[in-house]
Amino acid sequence: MSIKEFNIIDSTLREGEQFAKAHYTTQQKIQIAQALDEFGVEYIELTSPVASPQSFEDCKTIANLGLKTKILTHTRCHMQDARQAVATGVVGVDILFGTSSYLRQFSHGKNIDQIIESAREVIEFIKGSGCEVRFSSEDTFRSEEADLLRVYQAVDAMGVDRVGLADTVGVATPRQLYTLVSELRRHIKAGIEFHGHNDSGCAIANSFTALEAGATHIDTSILGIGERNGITPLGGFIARLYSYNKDLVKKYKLDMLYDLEKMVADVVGIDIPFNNYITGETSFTHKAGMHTKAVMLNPGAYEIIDPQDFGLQRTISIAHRLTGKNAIQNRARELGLHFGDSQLREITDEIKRLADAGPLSTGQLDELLRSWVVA
Ligand code: HCA
Ligand code: CU
Repeated sequence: MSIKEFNIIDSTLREGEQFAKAHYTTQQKIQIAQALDEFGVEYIELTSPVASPQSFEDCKTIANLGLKTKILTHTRCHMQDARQAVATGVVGVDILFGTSSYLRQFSHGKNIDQIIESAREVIEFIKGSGCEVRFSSEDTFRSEEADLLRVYQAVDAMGVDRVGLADTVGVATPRQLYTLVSELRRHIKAGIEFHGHNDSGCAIANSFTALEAGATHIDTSILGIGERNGITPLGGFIARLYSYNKDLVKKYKLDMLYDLEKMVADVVGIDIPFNNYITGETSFTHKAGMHTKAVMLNPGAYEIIDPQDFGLQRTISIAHRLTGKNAIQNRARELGLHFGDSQLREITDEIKRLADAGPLSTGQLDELLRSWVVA
């Protein structure tokens, strides 16, 4: 199935608050929510109002900011939680129930019929209050498929807006996603949401495959922050979609991505990783001579993403021993210096010899190039 429409539910303010280093002030939550709204994500998910008194107040504050993006909160499948959630003024409530044998045995102790009955009361209450409701099955990928189908079909018949698949422990593979989402698509009218943890590095691939199989909503967080090593990162997911079909992500303000990530990185006290999708320090740096030669002629030779679409620039790294003649010539021209082919070869060889001891600075390179003119 080709991907046409999808929605991002950004959970930096819910899953992201479960990141080991996160503790947001009210002001920081507002700042993050406003930036996500401007970036254009369709939904923002907030920490449960039951978590703490301030969480309740913050949920109310953000739900009432008048943002374009729809504000959701996330609670257990309990009437008490649902009442608090609805009282905050959010557009929708994401509820969660564990269907895996682990959670049924060691957490809530309910069987599938009991899960369906508890869900009915909560879903009817939330819908009756005029809110959207999503029912998600925690630890979906370690649950029995027959149990999942029964629960999802039951809540679909109750009129939920979305059913949620949660890869809570990051165990699922893209193929499993494809199979389960395709199967559900055949049986369920509601939207299908995927929430994927990244413990084994498949969060982006799983989210993408879920969309290919007919999912409608994907959970992300900025820089992927969340429990343990987190979930599908917003930027990485955008990179995946852009590389598949640029048009899919033109609805977002892509040139805000770096600032969005920098803001959250600063708030939680981390750096943007050097190898981060799109915004990493080296994401658009080309080094080896063969690469730089082609990139200078046509960046598409070694780039699937155009940095300019994200307000960023590429870097051609020149002053090292893997450099090539064309990169050196390019730098010389930038300095207004012109060399013949054999001279360029000699200069390049000299740079490579010198750089065997370690990369040169741009200043050293420029000085060396100039010295060849007077020589
Ligand atoms: C949690 C669990 C959750 C929920 C996901 C969902 C998970 O920390 O509360 O509601 O779809 O990964 O299972 O984040
Ligand atoms: Cu999670």
